[in-house]
Amino acid sequence: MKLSSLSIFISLAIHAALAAPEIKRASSDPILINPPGFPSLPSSRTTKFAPQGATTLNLNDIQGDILIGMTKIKELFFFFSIKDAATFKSKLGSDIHSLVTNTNQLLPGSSNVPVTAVNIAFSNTGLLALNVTDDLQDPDFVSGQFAEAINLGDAGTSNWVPEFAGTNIHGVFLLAASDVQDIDTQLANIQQILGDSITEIYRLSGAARPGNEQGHEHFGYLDGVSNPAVQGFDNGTRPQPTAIDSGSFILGTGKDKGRPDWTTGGSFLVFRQLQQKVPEFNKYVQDNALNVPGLSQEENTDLFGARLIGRWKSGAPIDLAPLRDDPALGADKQRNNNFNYDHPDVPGFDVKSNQTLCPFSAHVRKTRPRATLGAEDGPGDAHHIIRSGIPYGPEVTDAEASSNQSSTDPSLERGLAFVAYQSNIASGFKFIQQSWIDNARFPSPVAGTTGNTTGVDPIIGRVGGSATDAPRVITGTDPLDTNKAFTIDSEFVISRGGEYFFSPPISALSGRLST
Ligand code: N7H
Repeated sequence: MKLSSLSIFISLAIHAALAAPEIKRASSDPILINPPGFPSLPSSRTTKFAPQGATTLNLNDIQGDILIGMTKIKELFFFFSIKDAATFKSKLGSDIHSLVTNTNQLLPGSSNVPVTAVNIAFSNTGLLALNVTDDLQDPDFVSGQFAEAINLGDAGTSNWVPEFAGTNIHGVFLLAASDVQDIDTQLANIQQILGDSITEIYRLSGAARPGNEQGHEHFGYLDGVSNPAVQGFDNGTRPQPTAIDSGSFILGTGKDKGRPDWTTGGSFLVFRQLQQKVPEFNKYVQDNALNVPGLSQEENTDLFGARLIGRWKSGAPIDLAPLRDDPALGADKQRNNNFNYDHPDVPGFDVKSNQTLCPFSAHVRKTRPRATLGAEDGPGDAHHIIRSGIPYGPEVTDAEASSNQSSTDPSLERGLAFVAYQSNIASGFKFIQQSWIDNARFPSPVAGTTGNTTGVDPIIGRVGGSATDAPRVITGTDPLDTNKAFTIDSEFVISRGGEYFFSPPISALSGRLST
């Protein structure tokens, strides 16, 4: 059994390594990172003339953070409460409106890149504070994230940053620049404009990781490679997968209909502060190194980690590079997202049951199963988000990394300031978290047979939510025996809470929201 699995695995590995690499590096932008492998942003000029037949998005009205992905160098999230609605409204329309950065400004070729990009978004209680009671048609936005903690798999709100536990946060400024000083200057300017009409509730500073880790999250994996291409924005820039209807992300565009007119161009922003236990993750990966013949101990360790994520640290997908990391593939934006887990040209390959190349439990296959459920971008693959977050917190210290400690220093916190944009929270972030990540039976391991359960997402899944701290059991991770179960008895990612926001079109800042 093991021998035949090995030969299937190796023949699939050889098959997957056939296409020739082509590395291109685009020029960098002043306030955005552009690591090799990240999807290219369309140029400011060409996007004004969207390809024929595509939905034309008004990129001058859509706030800049929504479509550009995980590309900021430094970013501050400044959460506030509105104390004096009349003054706030008046300043929003007169001064803040003109500070807010649109999408075109951030795209390559822009002649109007700000020193510090400014975006603003409001919670439901924030809109109510402004006396905006229109139905935005998103019940989760109305409930707020606090009410959802257990539904999202969090252990209640005991681990939450206290400021998120409640509904006091009315809005958030997202400030991005290449330098923290520029962010501080712009924040001081905004605070001076708004005076006592707002009060600070909480702030979180994020930064792209240093040196060669730029673009990688704290566990070390390139993150942001697979954000979907969006019709009317960057369709046609990458070979696969096909661009997604802009209505999945931007209200009032594409297939998204029936919202209040003033919300056209807006998007729902899910914010989560997700702490990462990096030494603990590294130890677990080391302790569970695989035993694939022909690989060194280090390669078997890296392979285990890559099979938890579904990509190597370079960003190369294991579906295309199943044995060893392939940095050239990771850096090649024409190829690193051009896969869907199916291999119709491999005789006998069944995408619904074969997990020798990529486990069903791998984070990227759990969060976007692509062709695993059948036709890609059909009903089973309709739950798309644009991830726009950034790492926060310090690098792992030498003491933490030392072999006898392998645990996070309790005085330090690092993680991902997770940001996801979508036009409907229930079918975007919440669906992915509840129905896929935290669902041990998703995807079904071997269609129509009694294979072992896939398990919850090994990185961010939780069993049962509430107070349960049950160990997580996953399968599929050993390519030689995909039924073998691995038990994960600690959490690598801890939710510190967050909030749901609406990122309005810029025109609404001087229109509906300030009148
Ligand atoms: Fe994930 N990680 O390092 O483990 N994520 N994620 N994520 N994630 C992805 O594909 C990570 C989180 C998605 O289209 C990569 O760009 C970490 C939440 C989706 O193939 C890596 C945390 C949710 C994808 C990580 C975290 C998602 C994705 C590969 C928390 C949604 C795209 C790079 C600390 C509820 C899948 C890439 C696709 C990819 C990591 C959280 C969703 C490396 C550390 C909460 C949809």
